[in-house]
Amino acid sequence: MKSFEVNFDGIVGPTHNYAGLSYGNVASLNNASSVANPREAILQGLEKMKALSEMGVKQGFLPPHERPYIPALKAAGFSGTDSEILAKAYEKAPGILNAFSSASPMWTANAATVSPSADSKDKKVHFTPANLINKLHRSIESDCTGKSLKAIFSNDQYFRHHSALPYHEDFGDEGAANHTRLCNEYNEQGLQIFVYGRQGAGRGIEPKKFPARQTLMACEAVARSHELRDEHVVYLQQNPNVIDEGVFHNDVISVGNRNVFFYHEMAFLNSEDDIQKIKSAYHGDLKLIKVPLSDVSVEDAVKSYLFNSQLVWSEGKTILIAPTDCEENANVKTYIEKMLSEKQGIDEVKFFKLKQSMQNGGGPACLRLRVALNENEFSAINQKAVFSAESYERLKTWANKHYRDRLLAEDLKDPSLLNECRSALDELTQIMGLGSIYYFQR
Ligand code: SUG
Repeated sequence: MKSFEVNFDGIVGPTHNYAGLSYGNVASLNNASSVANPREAILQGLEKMKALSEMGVKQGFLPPHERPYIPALKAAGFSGTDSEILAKAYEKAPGILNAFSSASPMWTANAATVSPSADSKDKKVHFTPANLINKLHRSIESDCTGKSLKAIFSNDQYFRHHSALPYHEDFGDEGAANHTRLCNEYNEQGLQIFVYGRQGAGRGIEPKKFPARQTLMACEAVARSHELRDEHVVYLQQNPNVIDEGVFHNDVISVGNRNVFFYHEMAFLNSEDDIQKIKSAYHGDLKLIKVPLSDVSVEDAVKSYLFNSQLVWSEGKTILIAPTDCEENANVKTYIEKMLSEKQGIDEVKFFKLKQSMQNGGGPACLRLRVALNENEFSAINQKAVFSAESYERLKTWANKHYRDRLLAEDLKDPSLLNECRSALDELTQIMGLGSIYYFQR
């Protein structure tokens, strides 16, 4: 039976803005208070989806979450009508209003960890929404993520949905951003690589400056509930020094797909041993592409987001879907040209302009959740969440109708923005056939 990887991109939400919410994410901090353009942000995302889908890569999409999120503002003690709640939050605690209004669910690499049926003992596709407990603005995502995943992957003959891990820092889980799967074919047993920044429970080495968001305890819990086979899983610790240089997720320093693993020399704590673990556990023709520090510094990797590229398999070729920032960085551009000429395993590089998301630290790979499916599983998903030329046109018209082209954090208090967001999402749930997944629809 045929199998493929489907990339589910996050639709950028209408409150996309720059609020400097992510300590440890250099771009988010550097661009705090800049003027955002939500309409441009969603259109940039749609163009990437269209291009990938035209390349024959299967593409789906996940809806934005409801923001500003009134239930969370109520839980934080604000009361009254929705307009009063927004006004009071802005006056007394603008940071809380910013956090509960962020469009951060657009980075669906953090939505969940997904294991394909080829790897799970019960032969089902498993989903665990990420608890994202390290950041206030992201800690409210898992509930809505779980609802959308259940609405899209609703057939329990093929799909199993787990709850997010316990809400404690020992179980800090950031989803697929710290998870890569290598395989010969998508429907064959693969090797799942889980990468953590700290062990949890106060054990082991940790970064000194910035937080390590993902724990080993979380990785092990996900592997257990997904019924993975121990011999086909490896756990690697991220180099704490690179976290301190702004590598807040492992997908900022390595990316893999099928039999290709593209990684920076400094990515892992025990570099040589870690790569040896992958080599020993992987059965097949593995292509390891190690990027030397002498060619690309960690600073250039963080600035250009070279590793936050998507590695996709299209018509027999491995293609790197990179942000245009890589072309603009002289060292990275030179490295890419050399790497392509040496034919190490990546056949082509295509550049995409994603500046609106990039300014918040979200590159091409952050914007997508990968789900490897066979033909039967693919037919069982809600087809309205599958991207097509028709859905592109529909989503573009929808975005142009509802999205603003300028947004500052101070606009989040505007009750008309709340109404605009609700009308937009209400219409989107109909376009996507999701039912009532939002609080305001109850
Ligand atoms: O969690 N940025 C996101 C970016 C997520 C990138 N995801 C991956 N690497 N997979 C984050 O740090 C910034 C929001 C703000 O500052 O307004 C933010 O949440």
